[in-house]
Amino acid sequence: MKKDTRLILAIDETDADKAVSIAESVTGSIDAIKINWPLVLSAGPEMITRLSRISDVICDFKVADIPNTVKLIVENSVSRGACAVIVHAFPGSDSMRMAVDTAASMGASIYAVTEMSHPGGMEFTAPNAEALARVGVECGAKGFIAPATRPDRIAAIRAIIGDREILSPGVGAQGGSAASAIRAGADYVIAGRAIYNAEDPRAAAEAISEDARSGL
Ligand code: OMP
Repeated sequence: MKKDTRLILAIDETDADKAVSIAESVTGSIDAIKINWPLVLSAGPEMITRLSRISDVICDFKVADIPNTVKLIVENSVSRGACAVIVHAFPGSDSMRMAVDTAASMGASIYAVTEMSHPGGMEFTAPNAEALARVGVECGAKGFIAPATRPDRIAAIRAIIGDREILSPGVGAQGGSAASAIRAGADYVIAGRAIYNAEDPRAAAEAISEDARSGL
């Protein structure tokens, strides 16, 4: 995954043609595209392959299951063109290790969720975020998801994970600032609605990327 713009587009737009046209319009202004259930369920898993012809694609399936099911989901995602898959760490180290080993055997990577960016993320993920990050480190995750809505928590996760990557969602629609997230230790910010709902998605992506890079 390149590291030029520091921005990952969360393409949760559910119309396939619109999603592709937005993805094409922001090429050069983003480093990767993150695809989640809304677009896969409305337009089919072949969207992973279609988008992977435009950009690196991260499958955000927040996988939380037994090791065998994790393996099947990661294999399917990567064989369709994903370069990385996002999984939950709470199912434990056997599931996490299976995710990492499966991805690695196919040349792909795993990102583990720590503390979630929405208010409810304070209830269960925040009190366990450090332990979740440690599971990811022990099992060899390439990086972690930590909230732009709480930059101090990005710094807390950074202190545990060393030089592994942090991708930080919550910029724009959820109120987080790209510059603050990067300043706190994120490598990339993730933004969705602030880009795909904008009148000019490319201009919106460029503005967020510029803000992110100002935090370096
Ligand atoms: P917007 O709020 O529209 O910018 O979208 C944020 C994207 O990041 C969505 O695809 C969310 O599912 C995802 N996300 C979060 O918002 N919060 C998290 O804690 C974790 C994720 C994620 O794993 O990407």
